[in-house]
Amino acid sequence: MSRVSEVLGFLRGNTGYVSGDYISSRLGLSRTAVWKYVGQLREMGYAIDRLKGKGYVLLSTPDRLFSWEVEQFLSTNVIGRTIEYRDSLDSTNQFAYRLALDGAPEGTCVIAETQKTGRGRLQRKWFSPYGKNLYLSVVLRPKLHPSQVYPITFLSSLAVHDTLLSVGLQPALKWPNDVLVNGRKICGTLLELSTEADMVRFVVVGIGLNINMKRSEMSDEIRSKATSVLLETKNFYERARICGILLNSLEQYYHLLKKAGVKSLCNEWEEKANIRGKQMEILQGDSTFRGIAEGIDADGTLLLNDNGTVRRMIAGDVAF
Ligand code: BT5
Repeated sequence: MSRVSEVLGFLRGNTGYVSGDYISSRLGLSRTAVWKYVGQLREMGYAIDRLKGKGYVLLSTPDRLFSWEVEQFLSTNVIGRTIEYRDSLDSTNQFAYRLALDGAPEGTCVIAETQKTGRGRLQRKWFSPYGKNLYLSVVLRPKLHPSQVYPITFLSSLAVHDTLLSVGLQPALKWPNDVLVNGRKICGTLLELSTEADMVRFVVVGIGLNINMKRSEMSDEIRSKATSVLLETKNFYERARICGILLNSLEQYYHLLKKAGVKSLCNEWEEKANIRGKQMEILQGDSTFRGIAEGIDADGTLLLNDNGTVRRMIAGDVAF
């Protein structure tokens, strides 16, 4: 824990004024150091009042995803135990990938307030306005063969699904990587992996979840097809809280994966997505495949029955 967050902890734990002397003696810091850290917190957007003879009081907290803000809501052992927070990044996935190559431990999370070149699948862009949503990447090091990694996308969608349920929404899962609310996309996952011989070295799970973005703040490209928690609930949400709930849920599903294997994740996703027997149209580049969904195979492929011929769809987009 950083010294800044320790000072903040004292202010948070008290509704009234806390004396600088008390904080400095408890933390073994000089009063000047406490004053310096309070100044830093103010610069970060914390409203802190100072009254001569009484000390400091915290009046309000900014809606920022500083590691200590997210950590308040975490009950995990692995995921989010290391959080790398940045104001702005090209892409949290790209940053997390570099950290993972340098040996970042499993569970390391990269969070940014905005992404300059947030990315989706197939060179698509992920619209990432400042301070509105969640742009998050998690490093996992599962002991899997590369061919078994795909269902980790489901792990992410399932965790987002449960997080959205917890704020009273009714999310829908759309193959392979989307979460929708009322037919509009609220979340996407981008999986990137590094392999070594026939083992996975690491996976970066990138999650973009729209939280407080208004329609007027969306790019033209996504305005008619995207949504956010704010738009669906008419309430602003503390993003750090949602991030914490999401990471807790991710850990639970990761635990399921480790304990019961990838097939269990596929089953869970298939059940929640409720796709069996549904007529589907899958777009893959210039090709369109139609058929009845028979379910999800053990490796995450979608089985599409086209008049008796079962096709294994490993990638693509479901047409609306
Ligand atoms: C995805 O790709 O849905 C994966 C998105 C992953 C984004 C996260 S953010 C944190 C991490 N760091 C990154 O750089 N990426 C990950 P795909 O299925 O290809 O969908 C991309 C399409 O979604 C775009 O072409 C748009 O149509 C739409 N889109 C873009 N931004 C959106 C947004 N904020 N909300 C809803 N839809 C969006």
